[in-house]
Parts: sequence; C-alpha cells; structure tokens
Amino acid sequence: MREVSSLEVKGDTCLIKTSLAQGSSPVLLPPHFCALRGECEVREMTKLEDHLEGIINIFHQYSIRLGDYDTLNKSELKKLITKELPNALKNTKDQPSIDKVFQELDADKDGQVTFEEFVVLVSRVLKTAHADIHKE
Ligand SMILES: [Ca+2]
Repeated sequence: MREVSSLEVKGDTCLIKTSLAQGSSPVLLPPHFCALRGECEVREMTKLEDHLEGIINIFHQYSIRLGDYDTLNKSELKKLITKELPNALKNTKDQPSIDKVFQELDADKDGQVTFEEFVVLVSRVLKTAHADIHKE
C-alpha cells in the first residue's frame, strides 16, 4: 500500500503525493477521481499504470509548449526525442533523422504528431528494448 503524504486540490484536479519504497512520486488524478470538491477518492495505482501515465505526462510536457497543447510539432518532437530518448534512438541530434521520424509518425500528414501517433514511437522503442534484453 502507498501512504498518502499530501493531498492538494487545484481547480478540478487532485494532486496526490504518495510515498513509495523508492521515494515520493506525485500522482495527478483526473477530475472523475474526485468524489467531491476538496475530497478525493484515492485509488492505488499499480507500477504499470504509473509507468503508462508517466508516458502521457512526458508527452504533455512537450506538447503544451507551442501551438496545439495536445499535439507535437516538429520542434517539440525534436526536443522530446533529444531530452527523453537519447539512449533509445540513434542520431537524435541530427536534423534529417528527426525529419524522418516525424514523417513516419505523422500518419495523417497534418504536420502534427498526436498522442495516438506518438504511441507508435513508444511501441517501437519498447520492442527494441525488449529485443535487446534477450540479446544479452
Ligand atoms: Ca498527425
């Protein structure tokens, strides 16, 4: 069980900090988790759920910077790849490589990478990481 160390309501979102064995990790819960304003129903997240939500949080950290807050343009994708995936992807500082990744991910060719399109990259990185583990 996680122990809740602090609980804060911001607008209609609850910020709940829980204590984990490894340290403290903030968990942002969407409004439907809140039964009443000022009172939150705390649901314990599993490790996998925590990691999955972490992927969404990272996507949002970059998608909110420019233009549409929920999609990545090329410069946001470049920053995300350079800062967050420098070991998983090769040539992350090389513009032609970034252009290629962006084109591959932007399936509907609207010049923006949505979360659904971004998941393709996450899936590719995960599959490569899994294959690499079995090589050793
Ligand atoms: Ca797109």
